[in-house]
Amino acid sequence: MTIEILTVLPELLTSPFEHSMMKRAQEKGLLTIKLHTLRKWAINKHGQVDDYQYGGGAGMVMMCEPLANAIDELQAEGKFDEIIFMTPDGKKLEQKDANTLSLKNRILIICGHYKGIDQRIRDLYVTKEISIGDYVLSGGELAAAVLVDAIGRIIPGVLNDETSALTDSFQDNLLAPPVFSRPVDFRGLQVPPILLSGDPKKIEAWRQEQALERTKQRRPDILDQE
Ligand code: 6GU
Repeated sequence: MTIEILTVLPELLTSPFEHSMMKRAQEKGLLTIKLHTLRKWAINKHGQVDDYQYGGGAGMVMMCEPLANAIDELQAEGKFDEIIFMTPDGKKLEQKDANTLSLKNRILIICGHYKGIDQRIRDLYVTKEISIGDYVLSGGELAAAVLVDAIGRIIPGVLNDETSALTDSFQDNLLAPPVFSRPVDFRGLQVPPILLSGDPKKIEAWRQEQALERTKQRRPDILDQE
């Protein structure tokens, strides 16, 4: 899978994909990340990609031409399966969205800045608009990093048994159960004895019950989602 990102701040997006799972996904050849600087398609030699908004009001808007020319050029050899615009007024990202996107072949993510992008680019090109939560970030880059990580880690073949996504919170509408490692006694707090029992059936049942209990306590809203 190839994920391309169009941004005015590519520097903000280098480190997040150079470590851990994203590094492994790329090394395994399962994920390719391409950063494109929108300035390459600026309208003049000053690197301009934004302008004042019609109707007045504070804040600049990312202009049509740089975005359209960039997307057209990137699509010249082949269409993107999705063109995603990161925006706080988009659909709130959920695990199932990441699951679906992880099966695509090639996607483009557009990072907004300033007051956003000209509506006509959204109308003409964008196929999905995604937010990562009900708060405002200064730009779409960090949100894009979150989206790429959520997608990248579940691309078939990236995870192994040890890092399986099947036991993640949200994969089955349940939060993950508590986990413990050595030592058995830490400052008087004990590892639940059942985890030391060596009985896989009992352990699995305990984990299910804990996951359910934790979800009831913390996120009853996700329990009865489809
Ligand atoms: Cl995708 N962009 C920005 N700028 N802020 C956000 C967001 C995205 N998602 C939540 N807040």
